[in-house]
Parts: sequence; structure tokens; C-alpha cells
Amino acid sequence: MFGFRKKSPAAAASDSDQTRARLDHGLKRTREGVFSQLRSLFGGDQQLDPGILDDFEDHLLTADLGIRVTTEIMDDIRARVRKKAITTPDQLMDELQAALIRILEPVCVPLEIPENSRPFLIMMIGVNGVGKTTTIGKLARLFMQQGASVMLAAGDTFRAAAIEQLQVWGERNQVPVISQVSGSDSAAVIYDALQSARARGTDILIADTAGRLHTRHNLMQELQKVMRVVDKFDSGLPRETLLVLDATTGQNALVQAQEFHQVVGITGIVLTKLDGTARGGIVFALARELGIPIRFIGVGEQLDDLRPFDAEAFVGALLMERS
Ligand SMILES: Nc1nc2c(ncn2[C@@H]2O[C@H](COP(=O)(O)OP(=O)(O)OP(=O)(O)O)[C@@H](O)[C@H]2O)c(=O)[nH]1
Ligand SMILES: [Mg+2]
Repeated sequence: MFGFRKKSPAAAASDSDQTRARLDHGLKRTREGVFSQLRSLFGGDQQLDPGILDDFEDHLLTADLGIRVTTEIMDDIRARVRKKAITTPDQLMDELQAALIRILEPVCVPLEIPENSRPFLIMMIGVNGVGKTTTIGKLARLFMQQGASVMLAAGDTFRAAAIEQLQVWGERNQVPVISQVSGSDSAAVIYDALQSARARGTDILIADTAGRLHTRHNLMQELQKVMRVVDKFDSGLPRETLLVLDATTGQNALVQAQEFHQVVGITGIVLTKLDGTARGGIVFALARELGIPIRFIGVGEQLDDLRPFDAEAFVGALLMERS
């Protein structure tokens, strides 16, 4: 595991307060979209009749939890209501909270970067505009705060602006960016960057790639080629293939993840734009359908708007009561 710089207990506590506040703020739309209406379904009524449970189920479905997750949660809740193990709305909400956390826990696996890997390669992949390049900037910041040295590879050679955009993130973080002219071979840029990172003893190399639709066969093949070239550099190279998904796309994120996973094998997911969507329930569908670790979530456009994924904090921010 990468060596973290130790923080004083006070600094660590204020960090976690800040994280909670940002998460609460970021998930505002998802919370207010559907989750906050769950409790109001009961009105002043304390009875959990079947009609109310049906409405409850409909709400979970509209939050993009998906059929499978919703059915699983509701089967369990209905059984408990029948057995009188749940008799009040408060107990129902507690049960929902526990069920949601249970779904996320298996995918709540932090990205651990082994020491002495030099470089550890992080490949950023995903469809156009999901937030790959922005997330690279945020990740570089996070790793540097933890005391790692970072280098970036401008593997999106498709358009000139992409290289410049990455260079800006490089300057902000004061980390080197390896690039070639626009239009060069993406695999060659990443190979070059790997050589350079190894020569300099850099801890982490983060490679950008061009956005590509999961339905475009030739572009997906290009990604396979990049992976082969990485293997050629060092087949045992420790690496993470991070798929970036835009939470605002709802259920389509699930399809993207399945396709990318089939073609290149993803090892982790970053879910971005959770601050701009009411469809954050997609996290649960992703967890259940794919079981791939969700490493980070993006809750804004700024450098520090990236958080390691934390199941309890996430569910807490979705269900917290608004005054
Ligand atoms: N609100 C919000 N916006 C985000 C987040 N992450 C990225 N964005 C915005 O999404 C837009 C696209 O981000 P990019 O990083 O350029 O996306 P990309 O995947 O690299 O795009 P291509 O290279 O064109 O495929 C930018 O306007 C970012 O500021 C996030 O967590 N929240
Ligand atoms: Mg980009």
C-alpha cells in the first residue's frame, strides 16, 4: 500500500467533516429527487399498508436503482412487514439504509497502490465527455497529497485540445505530462510515458485516452491494442483500468460498463457528476450487476471534488433528513 503522509488527528477529523459536507452537498439532487420523498409517503400515517409499500417500490425504481435491486430490497422488506419485524416508517427507513449499505459494501474496495511498483499504471477509459481528463487532474492531486510522485500521459491523441487540457491539469498539479503531436498513436504515447516514468522512478503514471462509444468496434479494438502495448512494455506491470462513468446517464452507465468490461477488463470504476444528477441510484445497480469496485466518486468540477467511495457515507448522504 502506498505510504500515506500521517496527519494529526485534528486535521484528519476536519478532513472527514469536509468530506461529509461536500458529499452531502454533491448528492443534494439525488437526495431531493427521490430519496427525500420516501419518508413523506407516509404523511402522518404510521401504518405500513401494502399500498404504501407499492408506492415506496415505485420511488426506488425511479431513482435508477434498477429492477433487480429494487425487487431484492422490497421482497425482504415485505417479508419483514408480514412478520411484524418492521411496523413503523422509521424501522422501514432503517431497513432500507441497512439494505443499501449491504449492496454497496462488496464494491467499496479502495484502490491500493503497492509500493515499489514504479510505475503503477492507471488507464482512464470511458465514453466521450464522462469526465476522464478532469478525474485525472483530481487523482493526481489526491496521490500527490499522499506523497506519491505522479506523471501523466496524453493518450487522447484524437484532438489537439485534449492534449492541452491535460497539460493544464499537469501545470495545476506541477506534474510532468508526456505527449506527442495530435494524431499520433495513442499506444506509442503511453509506451513512451511508461519508459519515462520507469526511468525517473515515478510512482504513478496516469494515462488519458480518447472518449469512445462502447458500440464502436474499431475504437474498442484500439483500446485492446493499447493494452497489448502495455503488456509488451512489462506484462507484469501493476495497473488499474479505471472506467469513468457519468452518473447523469442513469441506466446507460450500466450498459457502458458491461461493454468496456467485456472488451478490456476493467478493474475499477469512477462515477462522476453525482453532484449534477438526481439519478445517483445507479450506484446500486452497478454494484449488484457488475460487482466491480467503485473506487472514487466525482462530486464537482474542482480539483478536490473527488472522494474515495465510502458505502456508509454515500447512503447516509442520500437518506439524511433535511430540516
Ligand atoms: N458537475 C461535475 N462536472 C464534472 C465532473 N467531472 C467532470 N465534469 C465536467 O464534465 C465535462 C467533461 O469532462 P472531461 O474531463 O473533459 O471529460 P472526458 O471524459 O475527458 O471527455 P472526452 O475527452 O471528450 O471524452 C467538463 O465540463 C468537466 O468539468 C463532476 O464530478 N461533476
Ligand atoms: Mg478527455
